[in-house]
Amino acid sequence: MKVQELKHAGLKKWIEDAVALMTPDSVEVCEGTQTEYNHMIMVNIAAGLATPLNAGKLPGCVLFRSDPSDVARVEDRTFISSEKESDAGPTNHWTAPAELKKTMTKLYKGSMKGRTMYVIPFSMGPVGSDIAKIGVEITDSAYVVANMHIMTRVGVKVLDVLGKDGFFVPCYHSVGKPLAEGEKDNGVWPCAPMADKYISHFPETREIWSYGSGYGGNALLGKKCLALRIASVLARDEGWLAEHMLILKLTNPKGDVKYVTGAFPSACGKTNLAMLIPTLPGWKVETVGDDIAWMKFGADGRLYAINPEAGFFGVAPGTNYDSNKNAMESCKKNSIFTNCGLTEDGDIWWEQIGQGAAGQEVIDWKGALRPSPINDKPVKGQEIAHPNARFTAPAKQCPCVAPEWEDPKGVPISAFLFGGRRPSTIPLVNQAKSWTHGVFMGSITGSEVTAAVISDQVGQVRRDPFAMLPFCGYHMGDYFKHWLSLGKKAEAAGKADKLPKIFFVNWFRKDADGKFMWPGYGENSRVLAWVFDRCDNKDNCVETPIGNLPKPGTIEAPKGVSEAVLKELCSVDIEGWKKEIADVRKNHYPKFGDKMPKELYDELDAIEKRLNA
Ligand code: OXD
Ligand code: MN
Repeated sequence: MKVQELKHAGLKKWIEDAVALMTPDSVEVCEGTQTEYNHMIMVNIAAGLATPLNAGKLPGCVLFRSDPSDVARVEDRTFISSEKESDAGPTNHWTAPAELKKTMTKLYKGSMKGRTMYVIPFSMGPVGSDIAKIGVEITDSAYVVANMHIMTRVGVKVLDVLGKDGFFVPCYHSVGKPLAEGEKDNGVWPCAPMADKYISHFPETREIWSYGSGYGGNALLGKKCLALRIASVLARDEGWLAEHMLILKLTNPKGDVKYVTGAFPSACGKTNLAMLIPTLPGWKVETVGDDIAWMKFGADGRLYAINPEAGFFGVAPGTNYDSNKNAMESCKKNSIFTNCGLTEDGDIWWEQIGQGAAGQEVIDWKGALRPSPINDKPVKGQEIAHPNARFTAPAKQCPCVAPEWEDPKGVPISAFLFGGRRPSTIPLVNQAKSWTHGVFMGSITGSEVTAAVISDQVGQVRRDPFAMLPFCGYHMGDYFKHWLSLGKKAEAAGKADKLPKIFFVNWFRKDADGKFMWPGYGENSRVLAWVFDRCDNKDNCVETPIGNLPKPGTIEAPKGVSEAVLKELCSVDIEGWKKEIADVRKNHYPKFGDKMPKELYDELDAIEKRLNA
């Protein structure tokens, strides 16, 4: 479609201004068809950027290798550019909007020379849903267009909802590698040097400007940039929640259903939990979303959640038929792989995929020929797939996707889970005593650093409140206040009992020998079942100073877990908790200065008092 055919005058003018600045050779407005997707893949193959995979094994799939400097989200180059620095808060990078726009305008000048500018109208959330939002991304990357086709809803149907003057979030994206006359990419992933990469958000004007990276959340601007950083600001202003949470549907053996969301920092198995296969007989888990939840209050006072995305952008290494069969099945066709290994027979391979690679040699993520590994164990620094290698797969291909995953009304949420990797102190599951106590739990979420990761931080907790640290588009202290205000509003309306119940879970406790005490994966269904019953106020808990813990006998020990271990997992470590409270008081809450809500300090005092009683 041509720009001239667009009906939205504001959109047309915004594109024309971008064309004048970035001077692409041509402009295409994406219509969202399968033919268009196929064309994007062909464009990438022709440029030497994509390799078609074995059509017998992985029909409709391709592999990309990025530049070694462009392999992950770049938090150091991510900016929340609010008018006032104090609105971005201490956990975000900030530059004044006028200054940042001046710097980036210079970079954007002529940045699309020799390339096509693609205009992608996209909907985050089912097209036309009250909870959905529209964005328009302009990009010079056909890789981005193909990924956006999978991760969002793209094209004419979105323009129809936008109409002549609808609201959209304008998103600029350029890889920052203009082509000289006759120059081609020739198999070299286009991007700009690190110092020129910018992932910028302007919360007041609801704009996103991204430059210099073609990878993941830096470039697929619907995901972290719109659906979390900008949406968190919209949610604060409009009274809803945009969260880094999975959404799952839980059905008990009687056929009763509840929907649960969960916030976990990176590397805590969010996608695995969203697609879990229960070991508990008669229980069923289905997936509504694996990364982001947008939640709005219905007239009945309940919170309704949608998954704003349409696909999974999952970490490949570690994914296998034991850890996540449903994810493996989701990316068996029509998927894009990035930075995975390539086997002789045109198959993909990654560390911990379940077996060694077929054939004599594989091509690693940097394009080098390597002997095929005989097993799937990672060798640090010698990985065949990059540790952040990804698959982009349509959610509708997931065997356990819930039939209602695209319901525009959303699904009513009964429980929020918060969790992290906590080798000590934090019990298997703990229900908050109140909404405010639950917000306290969310605010202290963190993951303990293990020797395998960063040796000088072993044993320390890296706090990642609500798993939103890299994704909150405003001051975290104000974010905590927003959460507290929703509880107060529900109470004032006499609907506090309609709010989701809040839980903290921990699958990662270790014993004195450093062995995991809980098997995790499908066995986590035992905890989900307990949460389910708690939402119905069943008599399955005991009150403790830190929250409601499982009553003995209400969670059955899985194979390999003794009753004594289960008891330890479900009891209060008084001394450990005293240290936890002291750490929050000394090292965590003071970061947020006078924006830290008093109610959360009150919670801290109250727990401390109960622990000392
Ligand atoms: C993601 C992340 O890629 O949280 O989802 O980093
Ligand atoms: Mn995420």
